[in-house]
Amino acid sequence: MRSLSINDADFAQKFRRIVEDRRESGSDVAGQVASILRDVRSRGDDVLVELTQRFDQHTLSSDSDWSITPGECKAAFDGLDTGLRDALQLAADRIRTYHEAQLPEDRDYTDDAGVRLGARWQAVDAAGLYVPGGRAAYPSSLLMNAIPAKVAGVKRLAVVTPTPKGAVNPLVLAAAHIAGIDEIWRVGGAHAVGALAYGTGRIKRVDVITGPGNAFVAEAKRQLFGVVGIDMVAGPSEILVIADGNNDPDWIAADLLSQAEHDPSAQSILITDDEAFSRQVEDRIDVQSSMLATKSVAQKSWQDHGVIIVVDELAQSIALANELAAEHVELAVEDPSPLFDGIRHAGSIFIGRHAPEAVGDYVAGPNHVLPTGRRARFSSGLSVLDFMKRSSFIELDEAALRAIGPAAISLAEAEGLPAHAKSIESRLK
Ligand code: HSO
Ligand code: ZN
Repeated sequence: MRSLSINDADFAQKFRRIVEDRRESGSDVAGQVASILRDVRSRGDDVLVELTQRFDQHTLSSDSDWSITPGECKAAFDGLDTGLRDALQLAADRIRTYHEAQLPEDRDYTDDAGVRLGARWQAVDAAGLYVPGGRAAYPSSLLMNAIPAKVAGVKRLAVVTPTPKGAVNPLVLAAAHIAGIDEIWRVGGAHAVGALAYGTGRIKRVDVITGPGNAFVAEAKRQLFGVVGIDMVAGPSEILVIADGNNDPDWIAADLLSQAEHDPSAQSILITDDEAFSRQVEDRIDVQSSMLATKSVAQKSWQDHGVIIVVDELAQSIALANELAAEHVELAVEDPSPLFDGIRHAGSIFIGRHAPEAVGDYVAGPNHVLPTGRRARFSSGLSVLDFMKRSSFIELDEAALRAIGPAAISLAEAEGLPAHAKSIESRLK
């Protein structure tokens, strides 16, 4: 953990180092992923069989080795205790309602020249959703990816998920049941992403791929960008908590650990105007983290990437927050509105002492798939728009063409494109 004060002589330098802290995997996976993708493209299912055997020790032969049926998902859902079932259902309902409000409006109007213009939004035909196995197999992430696709109107939603040694995650299956997913393939890794992008004998290609994954999955998505739509290249989680000294240090310590426990490369940062408070939080982090089941991950993240910055006034945190452009920003202060007004770059903002980031991970409604690694400067959390695209349209009658066509003819001639000019001219004869 690094501790700094805005009054340190070398603060600017130290802060820059934090902002530039590269916590994402290097380029060594790029070559391996490129060759896996080439292989999937040329040999399809055979490669999936080989690599699933090698990485997951799972044999793909019969249909039930390859995929999970809606019946199995329903059984997993029915097998949950009612508390958990209700919790998943509440999360799904709130996520759906929030995302329904994101559906964009079409435009259709006729301008002064008599030209009808507009734009029409439509869902992609098919989306692929990557669901990790192992440590990061979160049912909440399945809901966060699948529900916006469904709300957008995507007809086909295909999930790929690794099942190491054949083991499935019942919570993920239950979430798939709630989200209404009927196509789940038991493959993971870069090859699964390749299968979704190119299609194989069994798995039909999709148009957009979303969902979190390890470094190989992220790299595969990066390399396939343009072949298919991808949501974003996601890095390790981040949280920035801006807190005054009137918080319970235990609450703030837990908030910082809530992201640290995701990944040893996650980053938790506290900015406060109260140095004594910052030391209390630090102590509480030591105590709490030692009791977590996720202790080793959380402690490593906090040790390697944790930061505490003490400022003179909370207003100074605005510029720092905008520089960090963190995935999550909590404003645990008496009057959050001036900070909220000032923050321009953040994936999601949590306002007030009773809005811990974890509530946004599960049940608040907005998407928890958010830009990391300072990408909040130019990108946004997952939304229904990631599963939609817009066609513009143009309609003219003869009078409208007469009004604006001659200018187009002039421009076509100036660009040396006579067929362009003729296609307009011939209609104006
Ligand atoms: N905080 C993570 C999402 C998540 N948290 C899933 C719990 N489950 C995204 O940064
Ligand atoms: Zn989380």
